[in-house]
Amino acid sequence: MRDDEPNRPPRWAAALWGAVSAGAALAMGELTAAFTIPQAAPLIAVGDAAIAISPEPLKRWTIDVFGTADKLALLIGIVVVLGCLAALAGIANDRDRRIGPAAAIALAAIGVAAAVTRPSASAFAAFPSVVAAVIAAALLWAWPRPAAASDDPRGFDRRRFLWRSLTLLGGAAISGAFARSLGTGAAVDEARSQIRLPEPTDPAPDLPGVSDFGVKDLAPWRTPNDDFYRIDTALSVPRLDPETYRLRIFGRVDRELTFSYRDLLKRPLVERDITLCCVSNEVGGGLVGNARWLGVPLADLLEEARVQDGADQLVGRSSDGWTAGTPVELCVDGRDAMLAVGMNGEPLPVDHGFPVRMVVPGLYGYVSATKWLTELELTSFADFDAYWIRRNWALPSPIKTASRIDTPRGSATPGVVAVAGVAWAQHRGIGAVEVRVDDGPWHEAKLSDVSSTDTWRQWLWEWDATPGDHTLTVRATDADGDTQTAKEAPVAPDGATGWHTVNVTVA
Ligand SMILES: Nc1nc2c(c(=O)[nH]1)N[C@H]1C(S)=C(S)[C@@H](COP(=O)(O)O)O[C@H]1N2
Ligand SMILES: [Mo]
Repeated sequence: MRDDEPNRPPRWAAALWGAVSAGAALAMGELTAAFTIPQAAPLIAVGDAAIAISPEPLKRWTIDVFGTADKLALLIGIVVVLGCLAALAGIANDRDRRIGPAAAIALAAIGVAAAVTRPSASAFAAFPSVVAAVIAAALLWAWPRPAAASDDPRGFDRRRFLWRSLTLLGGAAISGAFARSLGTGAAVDEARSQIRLPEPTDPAPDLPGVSDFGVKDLAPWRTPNDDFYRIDTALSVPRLDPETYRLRIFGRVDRELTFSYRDLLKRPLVERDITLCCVSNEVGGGLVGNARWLGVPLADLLEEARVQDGADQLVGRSSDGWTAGTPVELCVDGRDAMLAVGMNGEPLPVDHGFPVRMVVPGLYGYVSATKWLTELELTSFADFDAYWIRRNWALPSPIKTASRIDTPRGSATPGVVAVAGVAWAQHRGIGAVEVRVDDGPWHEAKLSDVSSTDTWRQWLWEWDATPGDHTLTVRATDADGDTQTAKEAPVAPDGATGWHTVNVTVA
């Protein structure tokens, strides 16, 4: 066996060299991208493509298992798979030195394919992956020289080889991390921090009464930006420069319109409290939040563009090609559909769509709330299916009435216990919330005051808790008088149903 030959690099060294070559190549690809086209970074491009083509059940599984760390898990997964393939290529390359470079080209081809097929890509997007291919091919071609102690390629000095490999891997890790940090676009964060939003021409109505009970562990009526849930398909958050930002309104309109960020800020701005929620929110879940949005009324823009007859769908498209399709009718029926530029008194946070996103009261995010919005296209539902519709989620339908118990969860002490939570039925409004202990009678909860039907309401009920194990159940009734159904339905395709219950041990 060749491994038994004296001074011949062992198989593990060939495998390690394969992985080292791939790591160094990937790092150089990332670095090249950081200085040229950040979206074309091989890792991000492959990850984005993986998200775009992975079937819905796999996506759900990843989210179930990894939660909001799903994106990090994906990137780590890609690196591990690449490392294993590269190690195998390293072993094969030890037999035939043409195999290594060929494998490098094949793996880089995946990066090229992913990068050039991204919605916002140009052919130039292939460049970072090509750089990576050249570096990996050169390193593998050099084998087994890097393993040699001297210039005699047949000598193998284990210590020296390991030292060389680890130095290269360490260098790759540092440059890769540096490249990723450049990719986070400090310039856009800086530009965002300089923005001063104008005052609204139409401020949010003053709140009558008590909007927030201030109960411990109860979600505050207004969700702080840092606590606001985040859902999107973006592996690396798009960072749009407000200076060069353009929004185009086109398709089935009589007049195509284009706006800069400044143009939008100069228009009349409304400010409204609106609760946003995700269709993927499980009963009792946290993919819902309420914010004070500042934005340009959508109805005005659509009127200026003069929407043609039959154009019943407004498609919002983000800079990274994601789409949501909203019924035009719901953007012009008097509700506060807007292009938001502000969230809770500051420019939209980058994670929540800076510089401009859509918000439509009464619709789930996947059919209305496009972040990093760059295009509004007028079309019809017959002619176009948006991102999640193509993946079998339902066409736009009203948000289902929901209620959640925030406190207590788990345990309580005997005596008076504040049972409290939030309930929402955006654009219909919450009419009543009831709570039940075990199989007892329903008790009507006190509701916080709100100035519109578009936000959630807090509810509060004082329970005289007796020792033992109890189950609390909540249900809400919307302002139309329809009570939440007890029937359990999964989140797909149009939102979960069922009553939220919590088990509480009183001791
Ligand atoms: N560009 C873009 N916008 C998007 C999405 C997305 O994946 N990409 N996801 C939507 C979904 S499903 C929801 S629920 C909301 C969430 O908005 P938030 O992250 O600000 O809470 O954004 C919507 N807007
Ligand atoms: Mo969502």
